[in-house]
Amino acid sequence: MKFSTSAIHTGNEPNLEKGGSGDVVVPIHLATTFARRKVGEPTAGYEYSRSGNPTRYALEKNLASLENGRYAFAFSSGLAAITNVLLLLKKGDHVVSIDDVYGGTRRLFVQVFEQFGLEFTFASFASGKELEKHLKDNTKMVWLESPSNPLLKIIDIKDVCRTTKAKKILSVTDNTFASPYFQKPLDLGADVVVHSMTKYIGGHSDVIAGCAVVNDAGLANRIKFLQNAVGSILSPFDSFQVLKGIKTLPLRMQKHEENAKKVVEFLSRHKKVKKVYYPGLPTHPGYNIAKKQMSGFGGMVSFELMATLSQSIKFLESLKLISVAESLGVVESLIEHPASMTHASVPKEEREKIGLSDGLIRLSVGIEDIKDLIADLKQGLAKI
Ligand code: P1T
Repeated sequence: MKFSTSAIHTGNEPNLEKGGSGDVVVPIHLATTFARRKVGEPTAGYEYSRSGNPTRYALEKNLASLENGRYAFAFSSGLAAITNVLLLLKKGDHVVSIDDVYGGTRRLFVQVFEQFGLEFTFASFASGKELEKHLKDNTKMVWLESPSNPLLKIIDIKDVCRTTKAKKILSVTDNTFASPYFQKPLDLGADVVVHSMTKYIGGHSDVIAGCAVVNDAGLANRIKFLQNAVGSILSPFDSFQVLKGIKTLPLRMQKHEENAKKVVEFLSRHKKVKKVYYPGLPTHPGYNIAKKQMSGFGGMVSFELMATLSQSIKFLESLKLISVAESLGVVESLIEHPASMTHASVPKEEREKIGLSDGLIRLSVGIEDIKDLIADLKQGLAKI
C-alpha cells in the first residue's frame, strides 16, 4: 500500500465480522481493563489498558507502516518516547548525541540521565568518519536529529549507521522535523526512530504525543516491556486524535514545504535578513545529503536578522497572524526565539559552541495561504 493510502487505512480497517460494528474509524476504547472468560487467557489479547489498548494498537500499527517499520510504540509525549529509548541503556554506558538537539532532549540527557550514570558527549558530525572520533569503548548509543532543531543541520544517516552497525552501537534518529513523509531513517539503517507526534504527525496543536518505531523483534520486545513497566503510554483519546491527524499528513507536508520554499525565497531576498537556514537551499552545507536521503526539505526555516536582539524581539512581537509560540509542524504558522524559549535550558556557552546565536529565529511554516504569511512577515520586518 502506498503512503497516503496507508496513512488513512492502516489500523482503521472496519470490523465486518459477525457482531462487529463496521466503524470506518477506530473507536475510542476507554476501558481500563478487559474481562476474561478463562483466568489464564486474555479474551482478545488485551489484559489491562496500560499494557495494551485497541485504539492505541490501531495507531501503533499505522505508525509502523508510515516508517516502514515492523513495530511501533506510542507514548504520552515525545520526551516520554525518548525516555523509554534511553532506558534501554544501563549505568556506565556512553551516548554520543548530535549537539544541535531539541533543548528538552538535551535537558533530559544532562539533568536527568546523567544522575543515573549515563555519560553523554554532544558533538557536531555529519558522517560516520566525523562521528568516529567521539566514540569510546563504552559508547552504546548514537543520537541523531536530522534536520536538527533549530539549526536544520543535516546528518548523512546511512553513512553514520554504517559505522554504528559495524561497532554494534544502537543508532536512534529523531525524525520529528522531516516527518515520515519526507524521510524514513529505518530504510537508511537506523535501529530506532522516535518522533514528537505533537508536531507534524498530529499536526493540529491539540495533542501531546510521541512514538518509537523499530524493525528488530528483540528491540521491540525490550521497548514493549519498558512501555508497560514505565507506564508513560498514550491515552486512547489521544491515540484517536493522532490517528485522525495522520490521515492528512501527506497533504499537509506537501503544503508545508511549498509554503516554506516561498518563505525562504522571500526572506533570502529581504535586505533586513542576514542569514537563512533551510536544507533546501543549495548553499546549505547539508543540501546534497538532504537531497539524497529526503524526498522533500520540509516546512521548518530558521533565520537571523540584520538587527539587534531587541529589534529581533520587536519583529516577533509585531507579527499579527503568525503566533509567537513553542512547538512546530502544525497547521498554523508558529514562530519562536530558541535562545529564550525552546533552547533556554541549554547554557549560553553551549549554544554558542553549536552556532545557535541569541538572534536566531525559528519559523514553523504552516499551511495558510502563502500571501497572508508573506504579508505578515513583510509588515513585521517593516517595524524594525
Ligand atoms: O514536546 P514533546 O512531544 O515531548 O516532544 C519533544 C521533542 C522531541 N524531539 C524534537 C525534535 C522536538 O522538537 C521536541 C519538542 N520540541 C518543541 C516543543 C519545540 O518547539 O521545538
